[in-house]
Amino acid sequence: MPVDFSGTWNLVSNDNFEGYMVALGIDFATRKIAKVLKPQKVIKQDGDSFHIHTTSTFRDYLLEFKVGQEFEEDNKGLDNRKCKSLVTWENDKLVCVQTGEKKNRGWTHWLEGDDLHLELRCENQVCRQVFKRA
Ligand code: VL7
Repeated sequence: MPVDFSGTWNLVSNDNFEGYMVALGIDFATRKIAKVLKPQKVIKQDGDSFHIHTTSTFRDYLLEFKVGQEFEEDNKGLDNRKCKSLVTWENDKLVCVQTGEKKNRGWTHWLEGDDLHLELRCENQVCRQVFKRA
């Protein structure tokens, strides 16, 4: 059975989100608001088709993709840069490479015990987030 990320997940830890946002060029005032948020992720997975909705009291972000199919991502409401994104499986990890203006940009999702992990990468910064089922 392939891994299933489906569910509603609440953020419980967020290591170096500040460094990640600085690397993305997010302004000070926005970072100040963003870093105290406790976003929720609603993930709907049907095989290799994903719908990941990240919601918060400040901004929401919806991402829909199929594993192995490159797509245009506009990062609207985040850093607003466009990039080409490709998500692939690396064993049971979901790995996204976001090709664009920012070097080394991407993220990885995996499950560990009852937790959902997300590593966000941009340039030389790594943010590590952990979510628990709501
Ligand atoms: C999405 C935030 C910082 C701007 C607002 C912060 C609002 C809630 O891409 C992400 O997740 C992937 C994998 O699950 C699916 O898209 C992370 C949050 C990154 C970057 C930019 C700060 C302003 C946070 C939407």
